[in-house]
Amino acid sequence: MARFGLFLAAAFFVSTAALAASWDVSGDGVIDANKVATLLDARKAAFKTIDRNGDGYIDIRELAARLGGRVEEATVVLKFVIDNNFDGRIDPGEWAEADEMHVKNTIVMCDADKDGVLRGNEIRCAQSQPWW
Ligand SMILES: [Ca+2]
Ligand SMILES: [Ca+2]
Ligand SMILES: [Ca+2]
Repeated sequence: MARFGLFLAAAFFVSTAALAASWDVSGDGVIDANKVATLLDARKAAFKTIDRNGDGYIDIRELAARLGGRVEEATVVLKFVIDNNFDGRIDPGEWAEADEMHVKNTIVMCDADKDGVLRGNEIRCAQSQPWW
């Protein structure tokens, strides 16, 4: 819960259109549990792309590059949202865990009718949540 609070405090950073669009991976306007699983798999695969030097970690520079060069935003996200063991870099486990938490929190926040599936405005709500 403390991490969630920090996440909200850090909500000034901006999601890119590409990241936002990734919520609805098949574009059919419905986000259910299967879609979420596919999305999380895609995010896991993206780790290797973001890890530009291939050392198995995403460091602050690599995360900043992902966020369009916004080093301050990347620092907040890395320190307060993702880097659980405080070693200053992101391993694949931390990356996956932070994504799962982001998706879980976003669905809680945006699933207005609480049916466990996002549609229409609920998807727009999810896409408006900043993601790294
Ligand atoms: Ca790296
Ligand atoms: Ca770490
Ligand atoms: Ca719903």
